[in-house]
Amino acid sequence: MKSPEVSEALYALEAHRSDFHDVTIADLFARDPQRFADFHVAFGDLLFDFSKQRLDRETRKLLIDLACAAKVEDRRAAFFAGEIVNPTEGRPALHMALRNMSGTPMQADGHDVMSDVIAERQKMLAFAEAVRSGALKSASGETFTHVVNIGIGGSDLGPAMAARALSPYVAPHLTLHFVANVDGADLADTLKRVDLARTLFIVSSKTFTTLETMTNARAARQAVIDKLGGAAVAAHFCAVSTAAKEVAVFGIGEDRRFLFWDWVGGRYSLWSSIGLSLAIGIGKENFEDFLRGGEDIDKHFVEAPLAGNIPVLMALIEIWYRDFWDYATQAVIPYDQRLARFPAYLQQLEMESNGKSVDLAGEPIETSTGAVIFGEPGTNAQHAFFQLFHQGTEIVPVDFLLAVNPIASDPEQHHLLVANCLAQSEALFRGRTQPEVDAKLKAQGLDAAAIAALAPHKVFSGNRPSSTFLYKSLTPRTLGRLVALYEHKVFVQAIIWNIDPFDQWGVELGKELALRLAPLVAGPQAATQDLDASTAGLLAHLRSLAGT
Ligand code: G6Q
Repeated sequence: MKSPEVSEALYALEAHRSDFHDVTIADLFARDPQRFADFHVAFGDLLFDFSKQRLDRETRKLLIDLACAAKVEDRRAAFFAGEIVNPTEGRPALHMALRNMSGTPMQADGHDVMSDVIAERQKMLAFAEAVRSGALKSASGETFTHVVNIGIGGSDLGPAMAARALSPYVAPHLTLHFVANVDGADLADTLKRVDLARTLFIVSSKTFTTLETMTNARAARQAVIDKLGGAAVAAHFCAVSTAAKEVAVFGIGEDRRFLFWDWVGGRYSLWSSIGLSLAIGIGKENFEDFLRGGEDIDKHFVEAPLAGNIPVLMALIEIWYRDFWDYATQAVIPYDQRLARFPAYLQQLEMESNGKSVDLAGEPIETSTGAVIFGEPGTNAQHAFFQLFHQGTEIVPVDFLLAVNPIASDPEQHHLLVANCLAQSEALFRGRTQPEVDAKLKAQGLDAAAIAALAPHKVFSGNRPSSTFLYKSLTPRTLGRLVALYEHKVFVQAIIWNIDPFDQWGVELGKELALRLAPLVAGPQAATQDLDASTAGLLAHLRSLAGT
């Protein structure tokens, strides 16, 4: 149920939308020379430009009114105070404590968590440094050269994304690998690339019960036993979890067990010991810098006025499109090859958090909620799906991400990357009009009939919105800032939609169903009469083809 204040703010926005019938983003720029100055926020060396969005000052005001009506500031205060913001699981969500570098008290449900957080972080970072420096040896007394994180979802996407993003910071003698899929090919292909005698496995699982992770962990353990003997397991395994007992049962000693807490959601856990593989790769100081980046944004989110608050603006812009323009998707296009996994990371963050259709009271939501998030690095994406962005019937708002200075890559090539990124956001809003196309074709010597036939295909309607995030370079601190910006964006959207962004019952359903079907797939005689006709038919066909 929406409050009367929220309903009123939504009505005001609905009425305002009609102001845009005949106004394009290009018109907004033409009318207002101050538009860039007024529609960007600078935060340190990071700039958020939203001047190419389809909105004006009145839109911004009405969207901020909506945020106020939804009590974003009160809900944000409750979130940072460790109140239960995840009611369906009865938990706070306090990942900000993991990057609270000052150590000032933070309460989870009335209890200060900081001494536990700092102690566990120190234990994890000391272990990471020992692996990285070579002080910690393998069973045969050699240094580790390969680290394999075994985990899925929130226990995989964060460290995998960040390890790729920060690869220039990864010690050259170390290679980080990530195994997630229960498809045995994932582990098998990884095992081919490592030297088992010099490989450390990290079993990362909040619950330590997830089918995929436990299956891969057992298979990896067996591979170590087969090659190096049972006695080698202790030296080659460590674990990250909230489930200390289950880790012990797996056979991992206390000194190699790194814990976190149920108030850390899986998709928010990169800041915890789940970042162990990353910390081994980039080292303690860089990992702490990554945490500082998150902390920077926590402060900004708490302190900046709503109209200059980057995550709040990000959230409101997406709500504007989602609920008033019916744009169902949001693309994230990093012009930064090392952010190749960032869109996948955000897919989980946003779609798992805000892919909900009932509100906190369990009532159906009357507006649309989470958008479909997707993306690939530019310029590759330009040569793939950008055609639809420019001329398709679906309008896809885009977030562009771009570094000013490249790290460990050719500066001349970087100019080309920058030019492409800026050209795309310009082309998307500006488009190309019929007279412009006619003139171009005429200059190429085409006659009137040929121009008439070809021109419609070469016209670009433009008016397609985007934001650009510009940052100095992709350092650990910058990455921390980017991740935390999107986290808080998702939280603000959830407040306005009045949903629980910290649960994931859809994921739990998948886990449950797979467990039910697994014995039916494995056992040829298992009864299938309780299944729907399609699933039973597929199983029968699988069985008949299994031997062929
Ligand atoms: C994340 C989700 C989900 C979870 C995985 C792995 O927020 O809860 O993606 O991270 O299902 O769960 P475990 O870490 O418990 O293995």
